[in-house]
Amino acid sequence: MSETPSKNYSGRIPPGQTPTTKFPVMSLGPHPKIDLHKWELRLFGQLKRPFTLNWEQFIGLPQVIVEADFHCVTQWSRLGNAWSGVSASTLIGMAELNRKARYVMVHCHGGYTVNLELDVLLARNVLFAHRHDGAPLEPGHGGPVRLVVPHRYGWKSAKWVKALEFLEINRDGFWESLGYHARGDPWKEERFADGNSTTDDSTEH
Ligand SMILES: Nc1nc2c(c(=O)[nH]1)N[C@H]1C(S)=C(S)[C@@H](COP(=O)(O)O)O[C@H]1N2
Ligand SMILES: [Mo]
Repeated sequence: MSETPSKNYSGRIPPGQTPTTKFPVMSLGPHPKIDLHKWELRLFGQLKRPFTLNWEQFIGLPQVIVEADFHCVTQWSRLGNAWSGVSASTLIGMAELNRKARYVMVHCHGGYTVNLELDVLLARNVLFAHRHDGAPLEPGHGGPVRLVVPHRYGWKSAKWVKALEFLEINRDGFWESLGYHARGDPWKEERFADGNSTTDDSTEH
C-alpha cells in the first residue's frame, strides 16, 4: 500500500452520501493545541496491562498505511484517503484485554468522546493515524493523532485522541448521547438511534 491511493470510485458511495474532493474540517470547538513533547496516549479500564505512551514510544511502534474512504453523517464522503499510523489492534494487544472488556470509550483533548464496540476497533483497517495523504496530520484534522474507523460514520473517527477506556458496559459518547446511532454503519445508514435516516440540514458535524 502507498500514500497515493487509487481513485476508482465505483461502488464506494454509501446510500445518501455525495463524494467530495475537498476535506472539510468538522469539529465542535476550537482545535486544541497539543505539544508533541507533552503528548500522551493512555489505555485504561478493563485491561491486564494498562499503560501510557509518549510520542517517541508511539512512533516507535510498527506502522501501517491504510487506504480508506471517509463518510460524514452530514452526507459528504471523501474517497481514497491514505492514513498512516499504528493499528488499534497493536495497542490493544500490548494492553491485554480483561475477559470483561466489550466496549471502548475514546477520550479526546477538548472533551469530545466516542463509544465503539471492541470488535469494531479490532478490525484490520482501524488505526491511530498521524499522517494523511503523505503529510503529517494537520491540527484541524486531528493532529497529532486521530482515530480512523473507515467502516463507521466520521463522527466515530475521533480527533486529538488522548485516552482509550475499555468498558464492560457500553456508555454513550458525545453524539451518541444526543441521539446519534450507537454503531453508525454508513452502509446501513445508521445515522440516528431512532432509525430515522433523514439528516437535518442544521446539524454541523
Ligand atoms: N475530537 C473530535 N473529534 C471529532 C469531531 C469533533 O468535533 N471533535 N468531529 C467528528 C466528526 S462529526 C467528523 S465528520 C470527523 C471529521 O473529521 P475532519 O474534520 O478531519 O473532516 O471528525 C470527527 N471527530
Ligand atoms: Mo461528521
